[in-house]
Amino acid sequence: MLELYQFEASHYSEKVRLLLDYKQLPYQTIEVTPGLGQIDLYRMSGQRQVPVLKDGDEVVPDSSAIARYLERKYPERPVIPVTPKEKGLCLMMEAWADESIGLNARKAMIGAFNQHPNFRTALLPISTPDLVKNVVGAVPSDVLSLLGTGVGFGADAVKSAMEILRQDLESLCLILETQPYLCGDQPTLADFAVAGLSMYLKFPSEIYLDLPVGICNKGVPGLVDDPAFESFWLWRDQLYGNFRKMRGNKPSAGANVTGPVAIGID
Ligand SMILES: N[C@@H](CCC(=O)N[C@@H](CS)C(=O)NCC(=O)O)C(=O)O
Repeated sequence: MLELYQFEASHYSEKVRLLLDYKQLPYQTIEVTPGLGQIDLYRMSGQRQVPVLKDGDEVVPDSSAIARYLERKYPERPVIPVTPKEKGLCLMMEAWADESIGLNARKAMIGAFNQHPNFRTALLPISTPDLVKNVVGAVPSDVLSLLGTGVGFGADAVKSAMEILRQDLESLCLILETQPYLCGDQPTLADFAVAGLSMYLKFPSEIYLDLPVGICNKGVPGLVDDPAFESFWLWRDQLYGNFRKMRGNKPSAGANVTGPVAIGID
């Protein structure tokens, strides 16, 4: 069986999970422990980042390389168009999603964590004592290591990331006004890259992800609750509903599968 070395909370891993689900390929996820687990990952793949796909003897790091590998090895339910113009647009959009949405979403989310402590603490297991939740500084390092990054971002970096993301979301809404998917009538790699990499802007429901329930369906204020981007979140919810496999057969108790929820500001 295919094995996906991943962090559950990684948006590049989410891009690959969406692709695997769309292609209806059975796979097993192997959760890499940030730090120590990445040493083993390095031994296996020659680099320390997730996602890494293992298919028998084949080891493929990097979400874009994995997408191309899957398309070559498992051509059923294709995600890369064959006509030159569509293929070019699809690959260009994937690269843009990786760079613009992927990198800026990380900054925007960490900015929101810093501004809104209840977003940050939502990532902790429910059993965490209030005292620990309230210790200033105790949470961010946990969160950062969970996300596989030890880097904080300054206010200017967060502000500029938010501006870029607003432009990105506006562009996506404009494209999706006249067609169901980003490259036309069929879902492609561009759709799954955009949907997966926007995970930090609004975390999907826990019926899809094994993350602390408090974080699921929550998102970055200003992006998830702006009516201008509502059509994008609806589109993404529909893509998940149609193609992303649920974790169980039915939503877990208390699952909130209704529309986007912004972080409440205390
Ligand atoms: N270009 C890579 C980016 C992967 C990436 O940034 N992975 C992060 C998690 S979202 C990671 O493994 N970070 C840990 C580290 O850099 O040590 C891809 O598309 O797969």
